[in-house]
Amino acid sequence: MTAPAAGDVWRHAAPVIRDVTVTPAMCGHNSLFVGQIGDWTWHTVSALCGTDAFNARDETGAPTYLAFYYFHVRGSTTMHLGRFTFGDRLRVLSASYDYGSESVLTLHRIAWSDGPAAGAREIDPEEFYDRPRDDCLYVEAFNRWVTRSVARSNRDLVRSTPVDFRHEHLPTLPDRYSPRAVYHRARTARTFDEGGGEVVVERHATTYRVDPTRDLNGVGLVYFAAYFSIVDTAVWRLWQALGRDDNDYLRLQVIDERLCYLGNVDAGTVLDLTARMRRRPDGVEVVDVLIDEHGTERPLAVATLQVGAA
Ligand code: YXS
Repeated sequence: MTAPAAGDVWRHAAPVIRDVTVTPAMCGHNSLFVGQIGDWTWHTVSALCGTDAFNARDETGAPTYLAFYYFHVRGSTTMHLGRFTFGDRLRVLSASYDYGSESVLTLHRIAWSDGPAAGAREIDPEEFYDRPRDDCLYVEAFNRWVTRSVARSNRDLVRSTPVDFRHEHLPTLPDRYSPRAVYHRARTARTFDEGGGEVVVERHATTYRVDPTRDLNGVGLVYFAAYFSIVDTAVWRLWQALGRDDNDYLRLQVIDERLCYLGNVDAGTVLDLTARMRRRPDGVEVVDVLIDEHGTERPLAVATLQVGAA
């Protein structure tokens, strides 16, 4: 059987279904797989919402970007972001949901192509949110259409919408599944975690300078997947501060990761990374990483990871 090309879409209506062979460009201990999910999100919105997310323009003709605002990856110790390698075959179901003219939620259900979960032809919200399978990876991508308010600056992005973006026909989810309450709470509490567990590290502060050779996307914004890499840098530094070595880090299994994007910055900007760790009674370690602009303390991102006991 010849491997299908990565991302072979064979159903273009909702849910969009694609069969994927994992390639070197989308696996490893990095944010490449997250970036691939970002592309699947843009393809799904383009397929279902009447607009070309890769060439979207607002009513003034300015480019408008389907920016990630909230990203949640939910897995298990057997199915998590670090689990994939060359040649793995995945069945991906993707569907978008109506959240108005300026934003859209897309759900992805990622299963092994030869596994028992691959037969599904629909995304079941109850399975997705209440009864997740341990052989599937579930991703919520909440995107906002944005445009620059100042040319060539990544600060002060503003909400926007493409002239041909259609959303009214999209299905809606019950309010209990809405991401809004989740990210509102995270913005305010500066964590997605609902507390509990013993404090292992109350505060581990480092800085990071946005690197123009690796952190920017094709329009000069700090790429959404680069925020995952920056969070990983904060976690890796925390691991080292705890006396854990690189192999300890490479063995960690992130079974749940949430990230809320509050702002973007220009290359060369120095970021304050603040990590905090608690350990729950079940052994899961919960790590918060806050990304703020150094000097202004402008909040840029809030992330919370649940690290399964390896
Ligand atoms: O409208 P909803 O209900 O969603 O709620 C609003 C506010 O009410 C709420 N909010 C708060 N909630 C709790 N506590 C607060 N203190 C608080 N303040 C506000 O949050 C929702 C958004 O409010 P706000 O103020 O952020 O809106 P805004 O219009 O000022 O700004 C929206 C954005 C999206 C322009 C801004 O949040 C932003 O720039 N976020 C960063 C987007 C970003 O850089 N994403 C990643 C990289 S860019 C990207 O994804 C590329 C396209 S790519 O894919 O290539 O990487």
